[in-house]
Amino acid sequence: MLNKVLTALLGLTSGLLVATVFFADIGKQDDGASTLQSVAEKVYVPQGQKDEYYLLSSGGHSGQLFVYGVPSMRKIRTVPVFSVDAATGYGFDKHSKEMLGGYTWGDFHHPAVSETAGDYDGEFLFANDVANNRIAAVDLTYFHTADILKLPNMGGPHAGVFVTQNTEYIALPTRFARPVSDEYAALDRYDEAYKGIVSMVQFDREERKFNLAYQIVLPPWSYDLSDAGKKVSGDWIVMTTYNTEFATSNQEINASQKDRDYLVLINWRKLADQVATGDVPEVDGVKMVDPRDVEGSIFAVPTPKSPHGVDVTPDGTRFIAAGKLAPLMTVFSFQKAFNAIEQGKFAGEEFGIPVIAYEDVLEREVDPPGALGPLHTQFDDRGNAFNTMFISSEVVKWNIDTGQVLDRKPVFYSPGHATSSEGDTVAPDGKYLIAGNKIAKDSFLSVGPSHPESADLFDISGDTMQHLVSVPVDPEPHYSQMIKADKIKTEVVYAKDENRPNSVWASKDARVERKGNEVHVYGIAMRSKYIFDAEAERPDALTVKQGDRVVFHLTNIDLDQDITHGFGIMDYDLNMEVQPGQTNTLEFVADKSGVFPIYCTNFCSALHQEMSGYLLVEPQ
Ligand code: RUQ
Ligand code: CUA
Repeated sequence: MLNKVLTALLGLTSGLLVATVFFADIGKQDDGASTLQSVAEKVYVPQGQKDEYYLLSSGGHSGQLFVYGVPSMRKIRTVPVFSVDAATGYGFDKHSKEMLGGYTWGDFHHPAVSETAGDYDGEFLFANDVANNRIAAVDLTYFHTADILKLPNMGGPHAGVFVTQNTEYIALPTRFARPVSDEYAALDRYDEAYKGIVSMVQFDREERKFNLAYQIVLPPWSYDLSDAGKKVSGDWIVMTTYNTEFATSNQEINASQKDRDYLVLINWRKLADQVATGDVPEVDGVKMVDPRDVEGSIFAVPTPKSPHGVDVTPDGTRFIAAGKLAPLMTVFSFQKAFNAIEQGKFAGEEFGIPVIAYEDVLEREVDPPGALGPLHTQFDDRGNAFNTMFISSEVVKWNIDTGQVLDRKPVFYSPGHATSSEGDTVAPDGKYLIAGNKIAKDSFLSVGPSHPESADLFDISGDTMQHLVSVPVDPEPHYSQMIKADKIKTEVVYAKDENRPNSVWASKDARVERKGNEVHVYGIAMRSKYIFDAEAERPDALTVKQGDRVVFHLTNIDLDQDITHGFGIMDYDLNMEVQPGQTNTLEFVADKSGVFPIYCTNFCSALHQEMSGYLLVEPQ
């Protein structure tokens, strides 16, 4: 039966050049009801039990972070990061509105959990916004976005974010080259006026703040993906490039001319040392270092045609490029690169960057027959690599030391990234792998011409991969992080802090202060009422004059797990959330006169419907 269904599915899938290979494989898996039962048991997490891993998944052009549990693949939470979110009032309240910087959407591709000694420490998650050149930090204690930094001079930090092994730096290389300082330069001046930039960002965990430490100036290539070295390669970052052709239009053809593009190796420690000497120019207050001025800090390695991902092996000895337009994975050796650098053995120069010969860094090419469109590489704990194949819709497992292909399994369909459990660390644990698919086609109940994205979960603990389940997911699953659940320590409530600015903890202290045309409310939200002004005849009604600037500071004094209150103001297009123990601020100009009901938007008690008030705006 399973075979019949899969044959039908495969039959519907055009472009599956190696369907017969898959077919044979799946046949092997199908040994009847007992297999189905054991698969079902592996993903079933009974009520009262919790998942073993968090999957922290990028939300792509939704700009959000999605949290799933593995192995159940149940979606647990949306955490708003780069885009306005009506449900939580993110982008409406003062703090998040200021953090978003006026943008309403973002394009979040690559999350990275903060690391200590090359291991996920579970404190923060960093995210890139390819659309509006930002980096965000999500505090994993509260699952709230803590800071967002706008990066100047970038053309989409697609190739980030990857953290160095103690989170010293977060590297974000640019996708599009642009002139720096927001200058105008016609595309005819691409070669000299456009720059490829890498932002090197630091994050202060105490202050919960980013700092743009320095930027690296590079040729106007497109930087696609990057990874930070580990252990022996810990001082290095490695990045893929495409468009070394300098195409300024019709990239589809013009950026795919050459048989080789480059991998770029950068020694971030040398550059950081140079920046520390103070001997680097500043542009608009940003330190800009040209690695060609810093001996031994940059090298290029030719690599097959428009590579996409590059991933450093958990032991830090090798970096693996996924070909994209060349149907192979290329394994390079850091030690070989270091040897060539030490011996000064170069094949030439490109833009003043020493180029190391391909053969001098190459360890092997891995070219599974019929496997097309390799995009990204993941790892287990037994020396194996896993590659997503976008065009042939499969995951390929192979041994890093021998290059031997060990297993191939279909996915549904067209995977981009894969994510293995604890995959970016020095010690992946080899239990699960998730393929993040771009296309679901006919996998689920139809919802029209466009279908959801999807993810396939595999058990990778055995010799061959076992497909467990396909699930629809929110857009768009680029990269994700799969981290052991016990590494994340969340808070149940915001601690009561009497000294917190604008907080009010006792009903009698709720008050309204007027200064000119500013009205500040220091109020309380609790089950099941608002108190704006304890002294007023109607403590939950606020009267202001048209044109007043109104600032609601609300403290949720219900210090109980999950008792969150909302605060929606009708016809003012405003909503915010106040989590237990939190103080949140909503600021706006009351420019419309009239009577505007206020109500709690988060179902909080049996009297939730009664949790309401009025905003009365007297006409001018
Ligand atoms: S990329 S699908 Cu935006 Cu991460 Cu490879
Ligand atoms: Cu408070 Cu509903």
